[in-house]
Amino acid sequence: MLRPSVAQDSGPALHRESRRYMSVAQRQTEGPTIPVPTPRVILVLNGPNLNMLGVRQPEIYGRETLADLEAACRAHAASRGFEVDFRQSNHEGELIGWIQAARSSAAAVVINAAAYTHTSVGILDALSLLEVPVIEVHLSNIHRREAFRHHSYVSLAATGSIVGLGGRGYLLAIDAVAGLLDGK
Ligand code: DHK
Repeated sequence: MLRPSVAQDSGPALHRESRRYMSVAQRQTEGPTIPVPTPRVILVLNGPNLNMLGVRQPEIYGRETLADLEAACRAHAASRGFEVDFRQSNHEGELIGWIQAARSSAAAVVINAAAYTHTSVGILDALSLLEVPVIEVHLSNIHRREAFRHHSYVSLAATGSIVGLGGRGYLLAIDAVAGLLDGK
């Protein structure tokens, strides 16, 4: 539940979201409050073939495995006061289901939709349902690659995008989430 003063705020949607997920300490400075469930979970979604990281074209995608990325995300998110729900699927519908569920379970979504980035209106539509920050990540710089990778449906629903920085991009996405939600 939101404090009425927050719900009636007419500021930009992004700012309303950052207040919705503000820390307990921040809320307490505003006086007595109704307890607000504050999900501190960042859903990190990975699309098709990212389960093959480490062996898949390492000159493009690097030598880190998906498990390495997950461990790095967990540690980095913990240092920012967040938990990570880290998932990968080769199936569009499964990714869409997870995005829909994030409406009630996640404070933000970080997504590397991999090949579905360039093809999936379904993933775009699901992301468009979200009212929380969405950060798009790609390990490679999709704009320096084949023309068919230059267009991203995910970008149309993303708060921001990070490309070309390898696994570090995921950690920067977590920093972006912390900045958007906690003002850090
Ligand atoms: C990963 C993929 O699997 C590709 O299909 C995308 C993206 C790029 C990445 O760089 O992380 O085109």
